[in-house]
Amino acid sequence: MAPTAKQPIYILNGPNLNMLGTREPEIYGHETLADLEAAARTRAASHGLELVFRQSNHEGELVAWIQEARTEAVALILNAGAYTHTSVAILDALKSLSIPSIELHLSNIHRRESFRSHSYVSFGVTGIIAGFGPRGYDLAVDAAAGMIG
Ligand code: CA2
Repeated sequence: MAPTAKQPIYILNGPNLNMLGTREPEIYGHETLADLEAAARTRAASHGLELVFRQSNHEGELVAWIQEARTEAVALILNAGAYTHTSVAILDALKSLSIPSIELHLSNIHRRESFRSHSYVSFGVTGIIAGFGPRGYDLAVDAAAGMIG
């Protein structure tokens, strides 16, 4: 029998995260999203894992990718950006997952404007990582690897 291809961890990034590294470095750091992707891939490889790494500025596209992760991924890491605070659609998609899922934020959303303290995403995930800057992506990969290993 042919060996089954190993399923990846999905890392999905929401609106404006494609702009990382261009402004507000005091909040989000100096690294670009491509830098975070490269580091996360290296980290995943150290666990023998593959990554699918994507970014979208569109809520529906993120919903479609979360639905895809249901059958295609071993774990989901989601930085939903500002949709974290607004999107019931993303929450509903997360609730359909049976794989481990991690809400990820570069900043500590509880130390910022009060509207950022509320997260719809938190209701639908296994765990949360926030406030560690770019290193949060590595921490999330380690946490995901721990949960599937
Ligand atoms: O801290 C995070 O990772 C956030 O998910 C980032 C979102 C924000 O709306 C959330 O409250 C917390 C915003 C990402 C926008 O990032 C930019 C970075 C540099 C330049 C422009 C946008």
